[in-house]
Amino acid sequence: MREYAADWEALKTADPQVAEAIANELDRERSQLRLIASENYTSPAVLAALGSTMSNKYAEGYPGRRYYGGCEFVDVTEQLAIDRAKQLFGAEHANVQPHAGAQANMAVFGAFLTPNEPGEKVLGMVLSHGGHLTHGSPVNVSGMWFNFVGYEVDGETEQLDMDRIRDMALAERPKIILSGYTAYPREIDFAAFREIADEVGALLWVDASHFIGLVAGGAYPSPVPYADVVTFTTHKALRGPRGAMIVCKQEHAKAIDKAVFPMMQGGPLEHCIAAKAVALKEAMEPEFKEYAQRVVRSARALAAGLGDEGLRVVSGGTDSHLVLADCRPLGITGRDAEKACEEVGIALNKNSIPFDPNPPSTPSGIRVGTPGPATLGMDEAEMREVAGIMGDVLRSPDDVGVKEKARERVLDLMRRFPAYP
Ligand code: DSN
Repeated sequence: MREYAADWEALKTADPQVAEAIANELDRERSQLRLIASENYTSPAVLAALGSTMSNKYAEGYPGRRYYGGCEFVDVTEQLAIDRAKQLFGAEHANVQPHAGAQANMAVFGAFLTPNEPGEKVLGMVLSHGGHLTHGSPVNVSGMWFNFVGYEVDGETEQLDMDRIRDMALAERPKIILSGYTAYPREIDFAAFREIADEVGALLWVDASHFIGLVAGGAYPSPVPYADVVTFTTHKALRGPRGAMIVCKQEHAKAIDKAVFPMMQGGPLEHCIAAKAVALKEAMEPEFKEYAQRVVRSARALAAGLGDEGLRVVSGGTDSHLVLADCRPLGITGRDAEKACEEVGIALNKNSIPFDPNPPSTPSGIRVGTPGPATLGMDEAEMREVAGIMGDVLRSPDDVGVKEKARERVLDLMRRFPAYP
């Protein structure tokens, strides 16, 4: 049979324990509301590509230039992924092999930086204001081997202050300026970043992992025309398989390709790359544009709703898929808020807020996002309902009756908008 992909019955027979855990995970996904801003639901077509025999193939190298025989079909899918990424994002060059966002970011270091060279600075946002582990955290190789200088958001607006970033760039003379964050809800002015980069002779790198799906759907500004290099994961708002990609200007193509393979990775995960190709095709459909608009519109409704429930919405709102909310007005920490919401079937994550007086283990805030709910078809009305449920729970996290009622309301919502029906 040529039409072979994943075989559930074979898994159940061969390994009932693993099959049971996977079935339980599906049950969880069907019954728990996914408000984790970096998660989503991949389509059955993407899952089928992931479960295909392309997992078996070694293909070190790039399409048409491999170090193994038998690559004619993985060449087809990898070239499709490359061509679609270039078309969808208007990019000059695409590398679809990074196994994950961290590896894509490592490839940027490999392409442009020398380890332990203090003169080569990277100007990026500090982790506690919305940056990422791989943007210079001292516990990550980015901070161990490379010289990151951190900018913060403005203390009043909790938004980027481009004048301050320009001043820092003029003072520090970085080799790379990095934009793109994991907990920043507002629009980013990529043209302004480009101007600063040009003024100081820096490369502009954007880590677009969180919002690239919105860019694909036309619901958020694209960094691609402005940046030298854009890295992004494929499994967040873009709704593809776990993994990452890099798009860049043609002048950096060789350096990026060499940095991904052979510098940072060996054999590419060709089943994931096939799944990336499928996800990119899906992102070109008109339905994806509607989804991307729904993500942003419903995130705005969620932000307004949480504000009405008494939380303080960081920066006053959102222009993207995520909302950062300060729980202190309700007298609860982000950690306890995460736990209380989990108990009623809402998955979200605790998160530091800018200038957080509390430590990362018990931060003041939570981060919520709407890519998951929007994929299920939820919209503004449902997000207002969710904000109401969350308000009830966060005001009375120890009230069993309140939590029972909230759990019932979440289950009702999930029944109305089923995952993998
Ligand atoms: N861990 C991802 C997130 O949740 O934002 C970023 O890598």
